[in-house]
Amino acid sequence: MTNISEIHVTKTIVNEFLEDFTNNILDSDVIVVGSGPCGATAAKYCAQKGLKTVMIERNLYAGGGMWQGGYLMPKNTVGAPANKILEECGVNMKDAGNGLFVCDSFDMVSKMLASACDAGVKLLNSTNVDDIILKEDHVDGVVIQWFPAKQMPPFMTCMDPIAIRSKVVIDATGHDSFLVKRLSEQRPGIPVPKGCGSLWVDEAEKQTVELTHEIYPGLIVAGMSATSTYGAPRMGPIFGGMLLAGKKAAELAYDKINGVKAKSGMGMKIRHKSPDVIVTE
Ligand code: 48F
Repeated sequence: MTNISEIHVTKTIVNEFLEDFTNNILDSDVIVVGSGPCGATAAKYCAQKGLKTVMIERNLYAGGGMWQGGYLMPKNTVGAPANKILEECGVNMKDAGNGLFVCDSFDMVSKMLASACDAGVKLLNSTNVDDIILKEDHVDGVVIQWFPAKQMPPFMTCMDPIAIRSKVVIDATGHDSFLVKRLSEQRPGIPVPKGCGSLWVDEAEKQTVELTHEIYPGLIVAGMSATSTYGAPRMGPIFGGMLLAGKKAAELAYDKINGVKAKSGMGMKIRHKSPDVIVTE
Protein backbone atom coordinates (compact mmCIF):
# COMPACT_ATOMS: atom_id res chain seq x y z
CA MET A 1 0.00 0.00 0.00
CA THR A 2 1.14 3.54 -0.64
CA ASN A 3 0.49 6.67 1.38
CA ILE A 4 0.71 9.38 -1.27
CA SER A 5 -0.98 12.73 -0.71
CA GLU A 6 -2.36 14.89 -3.52
CA ILE A 7 0.00 17.70 -2.53
CA HIS A 8 2.97 15.34 -2.68
CA VAL A 9 2.09 14.44 -6.31
CA THR A 10 1.76 18.10 -7.31
CA LYS A 11 4.93 19.15 -5.49
CA THR A 12 6.90 16.32 -7.11
CA ILE A 13 5.79 17.38 -10.60
CA VAL A 14 6.50 21.08 -10.01
CA ASN A 15 9.91 20.52 -8.39
CA GLU A 16 11.00 17.98 -10.98
CA PHE A 17 9.94 20.21 -13.89
CA LEU A 18 11.68 23.28 -12.44
CA GLU A 19 14.88 21.39 -11.71
CA ASP A 20 14.95 19.82 -15.17
CA PHE A 21 14.11 23.11 -16.88
CA THR A 22 16.76 25.08 -14.99
CA ASN A 23 19.55 22.53 -15.20
CA ASN A 24 18.99 20.93 -18.59
CA ILE A 25 16.80 23.13 -20.78
CA LEU A 26 17.39 26.81 -20.04
CA ASP A 27 20.93 26.92 -21.43
CA SER A 28 21.95 24.01 -23.64
CA ASP A 29 24.29 23.09 -26.49
CA VAL A 30 21.63 22.32 -29.10
CA ILE A 31 17.94 23.11 -29.46
CA VAL A 32 16.20 21.01 -32.12
CA VAL A 33 12.87 22.52 -33.19
CA GLY A 34 10.55 19.79 -34.44
CA SER A 35 10.44 16.12 -33.47
CA GLY A 36 9.75 14.51 -36.85
CA PRO A 37 12.13 11.96 -38.41
CA CYS A 38 14.76 14.62 -39.02
CA GLY A 39 14.53 16.36 -35.65
CA ALA A 40 14.36 13.13 -33.64
CA THR A 41 17.42 11.74 -35.45
CA ALA A 42 19.36 15.00 -35.05
CA ALA A 43 18.53 15.19 -31.34
CA LYS A 44 19.47 11.57 -30.70
CA TYR A 45 22.89 11.86 -32.37
CA CYS A 46 23.61 15.23 -30.71
CA ALA A 47 22.92 13.72 -27.29
CA GLN A 48 24.90 10.59 -28.12
CA LYS A 49 27.86 12.82 -28.94
CA GLY A 50 27.63 14.27 -25.43
CA LEU A 51 25.87 17.51 -26.36
CA LYS A 52 23.24 18.87 -23.97
CA THR A 53 20.21 18.60 -26.27
CA VAL A 54 16.64 19.90 -26.10
CA MET A 55 13.97 18.90 -28.65
CA ILE A 56 10.89 21.13 -28.88
CA GLU A 57 7.55 20.02 -30.31
CA ARG A 58 4.33 22.03 -30.51
CA ASN A 59 2.15 18.92 -30.53
CA LEU A 60 1.30 16.97 -27.39
CA TYR A 61 2.99 13.96 -29.01
CA ALA A 62 6.39 13.74 -30.69
CA GLY A 63 7.09 12.12 -34.07
CA GLY A 64 5.91 14.66 -36.68
CA GLY A 65 5.07 12.99 -39.99
CA MET A 66 6.31 9.55 -38.91
CA TRP A 67 3.05 8.25 -37.47
CA GLN A 68 1.74 7.20 -40.83
CA GLY A 69 3.15 6.26 -44.22
CA GLY A 70 1.36 7.45 -47.34
CA TYR A 71 -2.44 7.61 -47.60
CA LEU A 72 -2.88 7.03 -43.84
CA MET A 73 -1.36 3.53 -44.10
CA PRO A 74 0.91 2.85 -41.07
CA LYS A 75 3.88 1.48 -43.02
CA ASN A 76 7.01 3.63 -43.40
CA THR A 77 9.69 3.26 -46.06
CA VAL A 78 13.35 4.29 -46.07
CA GLY A 79 16.09 3.94 -48.66
CA ALA A 80 19.53 2.50 -47.85
CA PRO A 81 21.73 3.37 -46.02
CA ALA A 82 19.13 5.04 -43.72
CA ASN A 83 17.85 1.58 -42.70
CA LYS A 84 20.99 1.30 -40.56
CA ILE A 85 19.87 4.30 -38.47
CA LEU A 86 16.59 2.54 -37.71
CA GLU A 87 18.24 -0.84 -37.11
CA GLU A 88 20.48 0.87 -34.52
CA CYS A 89 17.27 1.86 -32.67
CA GLY A 90 15.97 -1.72 -32.86
CA VAL A 91 13.28 -1.10 -35.51
CA ASN A 92 12.24 -4.28 -37.33
CA MET A 93 12.93 -3.66 -41.03
CA LYS A 94 11.86 -5.70 -44.04
CA ASP A 95 13.90 -5.59 -47.27
CA ALA A 96 11.56 -4.55 -50.12
CA GLY A 97 14.25 -4.74 -52.81
CA ASN A 98 16.22 -2.14 -54.83
CA GLY A 99 17.55 -0.53 -51.64
CA LEU A 100 14.07 0.11 -50.20
CA PHE A 101 13.14 -1.00 -46.67
CA VAL A 102 9.74 -0.96 -44.93
CA CYS A 103 8.62 -1.05 -41.28
CA ASP A 104 5.59 -0.44 -39.07
CA SER A 105 5.14 3.27 -38.36
CA PHE A 106 4.49 2.75 -34.63
CA ASP A 107 7.60 0.59 -34.32
CA MET A 108 9.67 3.31 -35.98
CA VAL A 109 8.34 6.25 -33.98
CA SER A 110 8.36 4.58 -30.58
CA LYS A 111 11.85 3.10 -30.93
CA MET A 112 13.35 6.28 -32.40
CA LEU A 113 11.93 8.36 -29.58
CA ALA A 114 12.97 5.80 -26.97
CA SER A 115 16.51 5.84 -28.28
CA ALA A 116 16.55 9.67 -28.24
CA CYS A 117 15.40 9.58 -24.59
CA ASP A 118 18.01 6.95 -23.74
CA ALA A 119 20.68 9.18 -25.28
CA GLY A 120 19.62 11.97 -22.89
CA VAL A 121 17.47 14.24 -25.09
CA LYS A 122 15.11 16.53 -23.14
CA LEU A 123 11.71 17.02 -24.79
CA LEU A 124 9.51 20.08 -24.40
CA ASN A 125 6.14 19.10 -25.84
CA SER A 126 3.03 21.25 -26.35
CA THR A 127 5.56 24.04 -26.82
CA ASN A 128 5.57 26.35 -29.80
CA VAL A 129 8.73 28.07 -30.95
CA ASP A 130 7.45 31.58 -31.63
CA ASP A 131 10.75 33.11 -32.68
CA ILE A 132 14.53 32.93 -32.61
CA ILE A 133 16.86 34.94 -30.40
CA LEU A 134 18.74 36.90 -33.05
CA LYS A 135 21.89 38.79 -32.06
CA GLU A 136 23.98 40.97 -34.37
CA ASP A 137 25.70 38.10 -36.12
CA HIS A 138 24.27 34.83 -34.85
CA VAL A 139 21.22 32.94 -33.64
CA ASP A 140 21.42 32.51 -29.88
CA GLY A 141 18.39 30.42 -28.94
CA VAL A 142 14.60 30.44 -29.29
CA VAL A 143 11.48 32.07 -27.88
CA ILE A 144 8.85 29.63 -26.60
CA GLN A 145 5.21 29.67 -25.60
CA TRP A 146 2.80 26.93 -24.54
CA PHE A 147 1.08 25.81 -27.72
CA PRO A 148 -2.38 25.71 -26.03
CA ALA A 149 -1.87 29.37 -25.05
CA LYS A 150 -1.56 30.19 -28.74
CA GLN A 151 -5.05 28.81 -29.31
CA MET A 152 -6.62 31.31 -26.90
CA PRO A 153 -9.08 33.90 -28.22
CA PRO A 154 -7.47 37.13 -29.49
CA PHE A 155 -8.44 39.20 -26.45
CA MET A 156 -6.25 36.91 -24.32
CA THR A 157 -3.18 36.94 -26.52
CA CYS A 158 -1.09 39.43 -24.56
CA MET A 159 0.78 36.58 -22.89
CA ASP A 160 4.48 37.02 -23.36
CA PRO A 161 6.61 34.01 -24.22
CA ILE A 162 9.98 33.21 -22.62
CA ALA A 163 13.43 32.52 -24.06
CA ILE A 164 15.90 29.65 -23.79
CA ARG A 165 19.47 29.73 -25.05
CA SER A 166 21.70 27.31 -26.97
CA LYS A 167 24.94 27.33 -28.93
CA VAL A 168 23.23 25.88 -32.00
CA VAL A 169 19.59 25.77 -33.11
CA ILE A 170 18.39 23.21 -35.65
CA ASP A 171 15.34 24.13 -37.74
CA ALA A 172 13.60 20.76 -38.27
CA THR A 173 10.11 22.29 -38.50
CA GLY A 174 9.24 20.42 -41.70
CA HIS A 175 7.27 22.15 -44.45
CA ASP A 176 7.00 25.38 -42.39
CA SER A 177 10.77 26.16 -42.40
CA PHE A 178 9.64 28.44 -39.61
CA LEU A 179 12.95 29.62 -38.21
CA VAL A 180 14.44 30.26 -41.65
CA LYS A 181 11.31 32.20 -42.53
CA ARG A 182 11.75 34.47 -39.48
CA LEU A 183 15.43 34.94 -40.29
CA SER A 184 14.71 35.75 -43.95
CA GLU A 185 12.53 38.67 -42.80
CA GLN A 186 15.51 40.23 -41.03
CA ARG A 187 18.74 39.25 -42.75
CA PRO A 188 19.60 39.86 -46.40
CA GLY A 189 20.76 36.80 -48.34
CA ILE A 190 18.60 34.35 -46.39
CA PRO A 191 16.10 32.87 -48.87
CA VAL A 192 12.40 33.24 -48.23
CA PRO A 193 11.21 29.60 -48.03
CA LYS A 194 9.28 28.81 -51.16
CA GLY A 195 7.81 25.39 -50.32
CA CYS A 196 8.79 22.13 -51.94
CA GLY A 197 8.58 21.25 -55.61
CA SER A 198 6.75 18.31 -57.15
CA LEU A 199 7.50 14.66 -56.43
CA TRP A 200 10.80 13.01 -57.44
CA VAL A 201 11.84 10.41 -54.87
CA ASP A 202 15.53 9.77 -55.65
CA GLU A 203 16.44 13.40 -56.30
CA ALA A 204 14.48 14.67 -53.28
CA GLU A 205 16.11 12.15 -50.95
CA LYS A 206 19.55 13.25 -52.14
CA GLN A 207 18.87 16.99 -52.03
CA THR A 208 17.29 16.87 -48.56
CA VAL A 209 20.62 15.70 -47.17
CA GLU A 210 22.75 18.01 -49.32
CA LEU A 211 20.68 21.10 -48.49
CA THR A 212 21.00 20.46 -44.75
CA HIS A 213 23.57 23.03 -43.64
CA GLU A 214 24.32 25.97 -41.35
CA ILE A 215 22.31 28.68 -43.10
CA TYR A 216 23.37 31.41 -40.65
CA PRO A 217 25.79 31.32 -37.72
CA GLY A 218 24.07 29.26 -35.06
CA LEU A 219 21.17 28.07 -37.22
CA ILE A 220 21.20 24.76 -39.09
CA VAL A 221 18.33 24.09 -41.50
CA ALA A 222 17.59 20.37 -41.83
CA GLY A 223 15.30 17.82 -43.47
CA MET A 224 12.00 18.93 -45.02
CA SER A 225 12.66 22.45 -43.76
CA ALA A 226 15.78 22.59 -46.00
CA THR A 227 13.87 21.04 -48.91
CA SER A 228 11.12 23.64 -48.57
CA THR A 229 13.54 26.54 -48.13
CA TYR A 230 15.05 25.92 -51.55
CA GLY A 231 12.04 24.57 -53.45
CA ALA A 232 13.67 21.15 -53.97
CA PRO A 233 11.41 18.25 -55.00
CA ARG A 234 9.15 16.58 -52.45
CA MET A 235 9.96 12.95 -51.64
CA GLY A 236 6.54 11.57 -50.74
CA PRO A 237 6.13 8.89 -48.08
CA ILE A 238 9.80 7.86 -47.77
CA PHE A 239 11.89 8.91 -44.77
CA GLY A 240 15.50 7.92 -45.49
CA GLY A 241 16.58 11.42 -46.53
CA MET A 242 15.09 12.84 -43.32
CA LEU A 243 17.06 10.43 -41.14
CA LEU A 244 20.33 11.04 -42.98
CA ALA A 245 19.71 14.81 -42.87
CA GLY A 246 19.14 14.60 -39.10
CA LYS A 247 22.39 12.71 -38.66
CA LYS A 248 24.23 15.28 -40.79
CA ALA A 249 22.71 18.15 -38.78
CA ALA A 250 24.01 16.54 -35.56
CA GLU A 251 27.50 16.21 -37.07
CA LEU A 252 27.45 19.86 -38.16
CA ALA A 253 26.31 20.97 -34.70
CA TYR A 254 29.00 18.88 -33.01
CA ASP A 255 31.74 20.24 -35.30
CA LYS A 256 30.61 23.81 -34.77
CA ILE A 257 30.49 23.53 -31.00
CA ASN A 258 33.86 21.82 -30.92
CA GLY A 259 35.47 24.35 -33.27
CA VAL A 260 36.01 21.94 -36.17
CA LYS A 261 36.40 24.02 -39.32
CA ALA A 262 33.39 23.60 -41.59
CA LYS A 263 33.97 22.17 -45.04
CA SER A 264 33.32 24.84 -47.65
CA GLY A 265 29.89 24.94 -49.29
CA MET A 266 27.17 22.34 -49.02
CA GLY A 267 28.82 19.67 -51.16
CA MET A 268 27.00 20.96 -54.22
CA LYS A 269 26.47 24.22 -56.00
CA ILE A 270 22.99 25.66 -55.94
CA ARG A 271 22.10 27.70 -58.99
CA HIS A 272 18.75 29.51 -58.96
CA LYS A 273 17.53 29.31 -62.58
CA SER A 274 14.07 30.64 -61.91
CA PRO A 275 12.30 31.40 -58.63
CA ASP A 276 11.05 27.83 -58.38
CA VAL A 277 13.79 25.74 -59.89
CA ILE A 278 17.05 24.80 -58.32
CA VAL A 279 19.62 22.93 -60.31
CA THR A 280 22.36 20.94 -58.68
CA GLU A 281 25.70 20.70 -60.40
O1 48F B 1 6.96 17.52 -40.57
P1 48F B 1 8.02 16.77 -39.86
O2 48F B 1 7.86 15.29 -39.78
O3 48F B 1 9.44 17.23 -40.52
P2 48F B 1 10.75 16.37 -40.90
O4 48F B 1 11.33 15.74 -39.70
O5 48F B 1 10.19 15.20 -41.83
C1 48F B 1 9.33 15.43 -42.92
C2 48F B 1 8.47 14.20 -43.15
O6 48F B 1 7.73 13.87 -42.00
C3 48F B 1 7.46 14.37 -44.27
C4 48F B 1 7.95 14.00 -45.60
C5 48F B 1 8.95 12.95 -45.81
O7 48F B 1 8.28 11.82 -46.10
O8 48F B 1 7.45 14.52 -46.55
O9 48F B 1 6.98 15.69 -44.31
O10 48F B 1 11.60 17.28 -41.71
O11 48F B 1 8.16 17.31 -38.39
C6 48F B 1 8.19 18.68 -38.10
C7 48F B 1 7.71 18.86 -36.68
O12 48F B 1 7.97 20.21 -36.29
C8 48F B 1 6.88 20.66 -35.51
C9 48F B 1 5.65 20.01 -36.14
O13 48F B 1 4.56 19.94 -35.23
C10 48F B 1 6.20 18.63 -36.53
O14 48F B 1 5.98 17.67 -35.52
N1 48F B 1 6.88 22.12 -35.59
C11 48F B 1 6.70 22.89 -36.70
N2 48F B 1 6.78 24.19 -36.39
C12 48F B 1 7.01 24.26 -35.05
C13 48F B 1 7.07 22.94 -34.53
C14 48F B 1 7.17 25.35 -34.13
N3 48F B 1 7.13 26.62 -34.51
N4 48F B 1 7.38 25.05 -32.84
C15 48F B 1 7.43 23.75 -32.41
N5 48F B 1 7.28 22.69 -33.24
